[in-house]
Amino acid sequence: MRAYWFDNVEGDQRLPHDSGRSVDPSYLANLGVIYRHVTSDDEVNALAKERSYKNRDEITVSPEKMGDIYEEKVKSFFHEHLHEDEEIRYILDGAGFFDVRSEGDDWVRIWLEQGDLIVLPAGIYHRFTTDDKNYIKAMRLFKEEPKWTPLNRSAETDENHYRKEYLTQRQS
Ligand code: KMT
Ligand code: NI
Repeated sequence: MRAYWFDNVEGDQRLPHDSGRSVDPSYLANLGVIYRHVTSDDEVNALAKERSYKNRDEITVSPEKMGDIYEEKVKSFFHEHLHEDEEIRYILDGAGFFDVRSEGDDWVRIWLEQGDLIVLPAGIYHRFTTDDKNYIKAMRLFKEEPKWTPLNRSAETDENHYRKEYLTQRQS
C-alpha cells in the first residue's frame, strides 16, 4: 500500500500520478477509510463477520479475462461515484489504484497490492483504476445486495442522504 496526493496531471489514469507528497493511514482514517494488510482469508472473514457483511464476489480486471470490454470497464470504474453502503475491497493478486476524495475535494491515490484491504465508508466519493500492469484480482464484499450500485457524482448525489450522513460523521 502506498497513499499519496494525486498530481492532477493529464495523462493515462493507469500511470502513478504521484505528486511525491505522501498521505498517512491516520489521514485516511479521518476520511473514514480503513486500511489493513492481511495475511490470511480468516482475517478477512472475521472482519466481514464483525461488520455484518452478507455478500461477496471476486473480480479479475484484465484484458485476458475481459477481452474487448476491458478498456471500457476500466474507464467506467474511473467515473467518480459513491455507494449507499460501506464496502470492502481485498486484493487477491495484482495491484490497482483507489482514489478517494479528501475533505477539500482533492484526490488521495491509494495503491493496493496483494494482501491489502480497504474499507470505504458509505457516501465517500471515489474511483478505481488498474495500474500500468493491467491486472488485478480482488474480492468485493458488500453489506446489502440492493446497494451495490455506483451512483455517479452529480448535483443529485451531493444531496444524497448517505453523502450527507458521511459528511456529518467526518465533523464529529
Ligand atoms: C469499485 O468500487 O470501483 C470497484 O469495485 C472496482 C473494481 S474492484 C478491483
Ligand atoms: Ni465503488
